[in-house]
Amino acid sequence: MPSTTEQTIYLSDYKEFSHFIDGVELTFQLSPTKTRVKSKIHFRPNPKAPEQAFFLHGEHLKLISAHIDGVKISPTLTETGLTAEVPNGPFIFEAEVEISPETNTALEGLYMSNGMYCTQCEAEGFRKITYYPDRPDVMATFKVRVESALPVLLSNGNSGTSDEGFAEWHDPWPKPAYLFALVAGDLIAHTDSFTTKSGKDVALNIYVRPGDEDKCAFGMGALKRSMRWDEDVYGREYDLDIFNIVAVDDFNMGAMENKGLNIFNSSCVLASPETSTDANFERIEGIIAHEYFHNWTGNRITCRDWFQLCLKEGLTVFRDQQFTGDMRSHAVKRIDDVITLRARQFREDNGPLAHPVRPESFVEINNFYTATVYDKGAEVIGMLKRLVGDENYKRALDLYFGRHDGDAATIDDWLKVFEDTTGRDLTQFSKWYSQAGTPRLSVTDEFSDGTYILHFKQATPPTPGQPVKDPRVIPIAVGLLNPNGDEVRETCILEMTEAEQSFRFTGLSTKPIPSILRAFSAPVILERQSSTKERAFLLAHDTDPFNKWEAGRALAKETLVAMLTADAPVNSDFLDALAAVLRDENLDPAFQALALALPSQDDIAQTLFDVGVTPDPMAIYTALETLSQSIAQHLQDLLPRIYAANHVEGPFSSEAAPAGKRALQGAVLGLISRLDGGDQARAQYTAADNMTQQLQALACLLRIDRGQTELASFETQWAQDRLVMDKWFGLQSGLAAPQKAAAITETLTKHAAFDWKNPNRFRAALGGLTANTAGFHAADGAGYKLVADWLIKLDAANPQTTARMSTAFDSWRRYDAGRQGQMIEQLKRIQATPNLSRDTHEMVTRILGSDA
Ligand code: 0A1
Ligand code: ZN
Repeated sequence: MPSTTEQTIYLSDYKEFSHFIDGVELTFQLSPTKTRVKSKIHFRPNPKAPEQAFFLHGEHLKLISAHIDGVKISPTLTETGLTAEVPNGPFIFEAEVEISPETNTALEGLYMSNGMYCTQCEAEGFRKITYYPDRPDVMATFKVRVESALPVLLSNGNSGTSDEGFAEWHDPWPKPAYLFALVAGDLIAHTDSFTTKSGKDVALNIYVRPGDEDKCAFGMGALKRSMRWDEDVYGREYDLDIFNIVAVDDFNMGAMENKGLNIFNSSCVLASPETSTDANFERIEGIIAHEYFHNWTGNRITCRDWFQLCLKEGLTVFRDQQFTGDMRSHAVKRIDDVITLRARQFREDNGPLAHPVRPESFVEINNFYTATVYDKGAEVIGMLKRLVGDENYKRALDLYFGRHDGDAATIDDWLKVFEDTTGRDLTQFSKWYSQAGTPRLSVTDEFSDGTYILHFKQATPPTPGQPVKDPRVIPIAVGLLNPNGDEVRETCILEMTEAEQSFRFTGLSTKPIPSILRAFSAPVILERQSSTKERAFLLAHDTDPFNKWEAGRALAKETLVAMLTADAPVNSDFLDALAAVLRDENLDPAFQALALALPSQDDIAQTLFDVGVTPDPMAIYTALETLSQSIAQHLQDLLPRIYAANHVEGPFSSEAAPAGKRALQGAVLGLISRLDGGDQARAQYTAADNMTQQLQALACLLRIDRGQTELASFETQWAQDRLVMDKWFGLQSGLAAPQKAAAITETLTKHAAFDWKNPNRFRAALGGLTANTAGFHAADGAGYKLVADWLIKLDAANPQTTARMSTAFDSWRRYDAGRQGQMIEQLKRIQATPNLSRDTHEMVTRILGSDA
């Protein structure tokens, strides 16, 4: 059993807190193991709250003293907090506590990273800093005084008085405790400024450790683009005099939107051409935007309770996706997002961890920062926008910001805004928030007398706790092409609301070829029998870029499934279709690169499982290798020309166009390497002046089991760069040949630079292995065992990262009895670990389910 008693929290149990807070004053006297935190909180009774004892959260705190209205009190202390007798009217609560940031390896609350103090309070970390009603619906203004000899002392809001040894900050915007932040360290600022639409000057800083200052310029540009975009597209201005970003090396997640003081995992903000890939640049821009956009969607309007997490996360992901589309390419961004959605969210939705976008219960809220809440949450907003139209979406958002500014709101509030704007009843639509599982949408068609009919059926498989599902509202974007490739019906949205429903198109002269679920208009699995010819036709002619790509993806999957289940040879129509894509000079190279990429091993495993076939990870690996080899041979005459034509000259730019060319060049290099034994890749490795090309070349070599010399020289070159060395670790465990993957990873964990307490490094090495599907699932069970050993070790230090990484085992039901047995054995071993954290215990218990 876990150390803390497990208690399940239910949405239906929500009740308001007993008091409002009229202001909070905090003083921090920083010291590595004896930080003193003094708090002064102005409470006032909440007349609407139900009867309850006065309770403040608090964990791992040493209470030095507590006072109410200046009178010393002796509150009752438990493992989770404090209760006290309080006056009937308003009162001032004061406490002094002692905490130890240096020994806080969980990276939650106030902790230290490389001599710097920093905080992470979402979701429930503030209670590890002081006694407080640590819940998002209790909002207050904060005044913070930080005392320390360190040169940079930061907190939320605008800066107040400061001098040697202290700094004061005042945040005028009421906020929940999870948005509190404090940073203290020997940091260097990369400084800039931004003038808002209404003419207000905002000071901008990115704070980094000395040595990283040359990696801030891109992030700063991204921040300014985000600020301008939110003004232009959503009419949202920034609301403080200063916006600070701080980079820290030890961080459990990507970044955190603390009011006016965003804290970033250094991997999500530091960038330079020599050390960051094109993918890194795009991700950094997206995350900076995401955290900045939270200022309105999350901070000004926050969540009433953690069941409403998708209110801020779904919307903010949706906004960052729109932003990246605007900055780069909407088509490419949509394809990338769907690849991620399928890999992470569909996997979650089809396994033991499936839960609704708005869950109804949890044991540990940190376990619900999931692909479902974030990415499906964003998809649900995309569907809503499609259903009401762009104009109504804009009006609804204006109403949302106007009506709920300063509120801790709910999903019901969010939907009501759309109902009030459009007069629509969203009762059925709201099932997207309450029902888990990915709907299967099957479709058949018929044509006669100029009328074309599409018949749809929807069904959602059972998920844990939800055996039966109601039909959902599904916006299905459809366009029709005629056999010569012309579009005869432009995209329209079919609004499916029934379990079975048909839609007709009249006045057609020939039977059209349908393009269904354009732009991936709903997060469903589309099931449609179709011919290779028709798929190849759509890959060549569809005007919708997503479905054009999707046609190629379907071809690839069909080929692989036939190879795996019927011993079929590689489908030559697929190879010809790929050649046509590569030859088409009108296509965006980034799109061509995506078309060349094959589905992942995990995707094929899930696909086989869905059609009732037990996946064999090694056979999937081999089929993908065979297919890649066939593609390389089939395209061999084209490859050198495409490689050369996409060479980017001149100084490095991270913009979409050159990045797209490099992506295509890299995809082509992967194929060339299968033909020339790695010569071209070695040449690219030597000539590369940027990380994208250097890493591409190294990856190509590792994939063909070469590249040992380059691995060694890479290590020598980059030994001093933490983020680049994470790539070095991840590449080796991630791309190792299946039989060797566990052993190679184990060797990596013995490397002097394997700092297992650093989440980035741990994720690079062990996460690389879990992402290496055939390696992780090697039949001897060595991958399972190694990962479980390390999860058990990490859990004692960092429950959050352990719990997240335990999801590697969530696919156990897909596999054969032997693998199932081995995975269950490891899960049970983790579960039985003495003092296992509540986080990890909840995860492995859910993964095992009731029948394991
Ligand atoms: N709100 C942040 C993500 C985040 C969540 C939890 C964390 O610690 C448990 C840290 C960051 C975001 O959406 O970016
Ligand atoms: Zn977020």
